[in-house]
Amino acid sequence: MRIKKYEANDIKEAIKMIKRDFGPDAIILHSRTINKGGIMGFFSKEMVEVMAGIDINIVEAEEKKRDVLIPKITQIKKSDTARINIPIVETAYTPQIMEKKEDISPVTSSLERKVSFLSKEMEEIKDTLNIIVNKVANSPHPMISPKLINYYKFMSQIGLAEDVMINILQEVETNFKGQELDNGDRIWAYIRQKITSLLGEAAPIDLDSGKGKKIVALVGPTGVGKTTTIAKMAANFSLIQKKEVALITIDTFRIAAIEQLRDYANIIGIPIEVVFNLDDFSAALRKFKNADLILIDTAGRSPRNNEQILDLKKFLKNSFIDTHLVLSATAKAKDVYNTIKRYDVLGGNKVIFTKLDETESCGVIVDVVHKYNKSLTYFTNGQNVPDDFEVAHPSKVANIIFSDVMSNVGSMSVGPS
Ligand SMILES: Nc1nc2c(ncn2[C@@H]2O[C@H](COP(=O)(O)OP(=O)(O)OP(=O)(O)O)[C@@H](O)[C@H]2O)c(=O)[nH]1
Ligand SMILES: [Mg+2]
Repeated sequence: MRIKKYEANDIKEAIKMIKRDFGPDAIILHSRTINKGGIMGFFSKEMVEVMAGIDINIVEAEEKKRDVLIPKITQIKKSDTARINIPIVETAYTPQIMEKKEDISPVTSSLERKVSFLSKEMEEIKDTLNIIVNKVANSPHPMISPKLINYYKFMSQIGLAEDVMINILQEVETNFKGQELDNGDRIWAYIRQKITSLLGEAAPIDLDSGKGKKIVALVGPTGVGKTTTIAKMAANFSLIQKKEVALITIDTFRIAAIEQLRDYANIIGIPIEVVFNLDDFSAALRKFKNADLILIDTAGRSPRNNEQILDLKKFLKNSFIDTHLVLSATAKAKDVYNTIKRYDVLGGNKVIFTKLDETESCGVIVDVVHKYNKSLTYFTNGQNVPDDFEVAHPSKVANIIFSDVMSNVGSMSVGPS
């Protein structure tokens, strides 16, 4: 097999070039659109790259056919052409005769021709391998079309999981054809829509569905923002929605923690109970039996300490307590997944994400909902109480996840880089 790579303005032109070199028996092995020239991806020209080849057996068969024909014509030429008038044959075969004159020089044996074929073939194989190696080296994923590489890169920056990105980009490839693949705005809108749907529906606390009062506990690793978020929730339900809200804290490990929540309770003007054991806890729940909403603050527990987490279960085992796991968007994805697994013993599928303001890669949220089957309730995006707190509507979360991308869409080159 002889293989050669062609670059042309369009496929028609490439086929012409291939036919010229290999004749009508050439086989097209691979074709793709490439961008040539330009500066940093701009002003580049779209071209086609085609890899074509021909079976050497066919070439040799053709050669043999010509070998048979050419001597005859040569013979005719050698004869007195003035007497035998064959102008058509002369015109038709002249170029081949010229070409063949070199080919059939007595020193060029058939063995030499084969060696020359083989070495050409080796060169072509080397070229092909170089192309493949370059493609693999420059492509972040062999399953992604070069046209979509920049989307892949931006999505990786957002922190989306590999399989989620691949699935979405493959869908893009199926749904956007030809020129449509250059429409960055439409493709981003499509990707955003996909992500939004993966985020499911928000599941905030519902005090109006007639199911009576709610008892909600926030649990999670140390420092993720449980106490601050409780204060934000309490202020929103009490001051804005005018509900009866009461606080209980079972985080008695540090005085400062008790003081922190007590300060918030005083500012908002709602009652608070500090409990040290299960009896205190039951008493506090009884005391606040008329409240619309009881919010329970807990001590931060390391996901690596199962015992500490099980300790919380003693308080939160009752099914009427709704447990929300608080996770920081700034945490590493691996740690977030580990936390989810460790906290599974407490039951519940609700998740609050905090500190969305502190990271540009909130993609982990998508995975938590999509792969771990969790429901988002709220997100927080700043330290201000009671502001910086929102119901986790998927479109709002998607806005935050894509805020960076969206501000760059206008200036980004969507072609291969
Ligand atoms: N930037 C930012 N900071 C936040 C957010 N939520 C909380 N914080 C800050 O995170 C720090 C820890 O918040 P806490 O509410 O004390 O966290 P915690 O989970 O109760 O901590 P422990 O009780 O020690 O486990 C504080 O400085 C908060 O102001 C947020 O959404 N964004
Ligand atoms: Mg706390």
